[in-house]
Amino acid sequence: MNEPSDSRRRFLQRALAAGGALVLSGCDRLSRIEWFAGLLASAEKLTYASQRLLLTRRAMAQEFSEADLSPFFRSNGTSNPRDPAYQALAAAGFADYRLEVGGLVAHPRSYSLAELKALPSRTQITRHDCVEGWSAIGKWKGAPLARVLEAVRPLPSARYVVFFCADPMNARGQRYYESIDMEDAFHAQTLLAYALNDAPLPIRNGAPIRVRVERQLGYKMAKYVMRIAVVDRLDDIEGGRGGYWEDRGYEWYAGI
Ligand SMILES: Nc1nc2c(c(=O)[nH]1)N[C@H]1C(S)=C(S)[C@@H](COP(=O)(O)O)O[C@H]1N2
Ligand SMILES: [Mo]
Repeated sequence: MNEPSDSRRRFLQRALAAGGALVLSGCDRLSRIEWFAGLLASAEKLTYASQRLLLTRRAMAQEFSEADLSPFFRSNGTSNPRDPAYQALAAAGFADYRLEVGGLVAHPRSYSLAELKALPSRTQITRHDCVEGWSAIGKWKGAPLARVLEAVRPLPSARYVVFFCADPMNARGQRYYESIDMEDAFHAQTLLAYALNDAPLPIRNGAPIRVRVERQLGYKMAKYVMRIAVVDRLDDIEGGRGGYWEDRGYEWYAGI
């Protein structure tokens, strides 16, 4: 049988990441331990097909009901970007906002907020976990990033999607940025979100557009997204490790 060894390697990497998540997460602990132990015991014998089945079972982040919503979705990190251009956009209700989408794509283009809202939308109630030790459940609505990527057509060399944000983080004017791989980028729950809890996304939570990438930790979910670039490598962007916090020691793959 011809089993692609790349897929197996990726699968095992994910399995190890899932094992690590046991330490972090109290939720569903028993079933995860059983799942992981079973995985270790059988990993050598798994065929590619059954690997895909296991992946599919674990593919969606948990979704919740309205009754689970946190009364208030707190803000963390930047709560109002200190950037004159951003402040001008906000003062005009983001009427002049354009999301630039380019890099290794066949058809680079930009989107107004109205154009993003006109795309088919997805709504999901999910739990946000910040490494600083808090969680919140919120209801997000947005355009799946997959729809935008389909429109711009990533080239075969595309490997990552990078989000460039409006907020300067320090005196040198360095801005927040983040990146995800193509699997997360095309995931059904990965959104360019413009609404939180049935209201327009507040500035403190990333208006006008913030990323939701629900199988990842909070710092991957870039707020104030101004530009998206499809790239084949991360080491020549900003600090070279794929994100503002990654450049300061956080893991790039924050998946659970
Ligand atoms: N542009 C930008 N995105 C960001 C941050 C930030 O400071 N700037 N903070 C990150 C962190 S650490 C978390 S936990 C979440 C917080 O999102 P919230 O403000 O909606 O709670 O946004 C992430 N995305
Ligand atoms: Mo965070």
